[in-house]
Amino acid sequence: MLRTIDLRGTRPTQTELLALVPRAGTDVSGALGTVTGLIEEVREHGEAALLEQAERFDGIRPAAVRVPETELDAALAALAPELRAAIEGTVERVRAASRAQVPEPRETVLAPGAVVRQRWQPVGRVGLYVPGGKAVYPSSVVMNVVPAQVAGVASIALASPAQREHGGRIHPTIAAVARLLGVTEVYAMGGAGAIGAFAYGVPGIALEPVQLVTGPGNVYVAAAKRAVQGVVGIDAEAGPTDILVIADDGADADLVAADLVSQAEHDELAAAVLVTDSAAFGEAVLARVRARADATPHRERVAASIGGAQSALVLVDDLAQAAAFANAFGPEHLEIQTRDDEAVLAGIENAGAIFLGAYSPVSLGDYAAGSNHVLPTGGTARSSAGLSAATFLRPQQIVRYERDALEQVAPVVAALSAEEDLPAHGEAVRARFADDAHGTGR
Ligand code: HSO
Ligand code: ZN
Repeated sequence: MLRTIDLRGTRPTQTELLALVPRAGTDVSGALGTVTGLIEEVREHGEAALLEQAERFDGIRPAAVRVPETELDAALAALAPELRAAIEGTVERVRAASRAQVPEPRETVLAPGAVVRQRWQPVGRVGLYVPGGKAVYPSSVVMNVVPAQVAGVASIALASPAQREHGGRIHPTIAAVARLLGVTEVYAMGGAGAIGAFAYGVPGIALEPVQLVTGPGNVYVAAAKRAVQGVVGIDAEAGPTDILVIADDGADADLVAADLVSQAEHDELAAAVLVTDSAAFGEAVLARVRARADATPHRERVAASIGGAQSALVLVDDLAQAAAFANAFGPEHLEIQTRDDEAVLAGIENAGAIFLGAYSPVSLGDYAAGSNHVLPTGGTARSSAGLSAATFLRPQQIVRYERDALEQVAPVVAALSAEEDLPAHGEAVRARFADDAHGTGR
């Protein structure tokens, strides 16, 4: 059950607060040695290495790494109509909300004839990793593919491990959702080898290298993403999920408990944290968490999560202290269930996504709100953001100065190039005004 961290009557410094924040320690760097070897195998032996790794880690050898389009078509045809309708509903909402994430191009005129433009250029080709194992999430396919498409990414490849229970094919719902979204370049490959294949390409099966790898995965996938960074871009190293709820005694204890249990269900290492200024309300939530945790189908996983060091009931003096704690924690998901949620929101700096009021549970955001559910974990919300169309876009600056405008700033270039002992820099500007051969009309 949630342990209690009692901050009442204390005034912790930022450093003390950070030390108090509950966290599950996951050691990505410890897996780096292993994954480097696996990536090397793929670089040397291509498809043969991927097939061998599937046999070793997934217990089955797929017929081929490239999934034939007929298999994707068949998976979509076999998708239950109600599930298909639900997925289409998610796609529609995520697509609409993602459109708002594409910034408009901008133009700054610094002086007559001195223009700096900014355009948002999509990444050309991305590789999306979709885990197998205990976490098969077709919803995550939507959350990765849709913002990439909205951003204008021209080429999207998808990888997911071969599943033993499906005869070495990828999970059929993942195949179906890929096809539904128009993604037809799909590979049955998993783990670090798959990330290596995306980063370096596999010439034998015409898998071209990508420029950006996105998607969640276990600690080996996270380590592999770290290992290939520099060769390709990555979205984030996803860790176990977390939820932090700020609630006062005006909230419904049972609903708060339901939301804590809902994310604890993901993983033994998932963090469920309640921050409240009412000890009585905290007790009421604990009682409801207990009841719900006992009754839920994944009760063992939930018990491990809420009993882990990463989960806690945090008692605070007031909601300002609650916000300070949340900012130090940097939750992936923050729920605010207080009488005046907008006032609490005003004090929040760090969170992956924020859910306001009694009718905006995190599981709404997981599936149907229209917001993205790929969010920064492990406190990384203090410095980064969740997946969005912007993840797949790069701001590019475009410069055009006319002759007079350049002449105006020539002394600036001259002074700085002299100071930095880079005379050829200054010369490149001065040469343009040295004789009339470079003058107007040329
Ligand atoms: N809550 C998870 C996403 C998810 N939930 C997928 C259900 N399926 C991390 O944001
Ligand atoms: Zn979830």
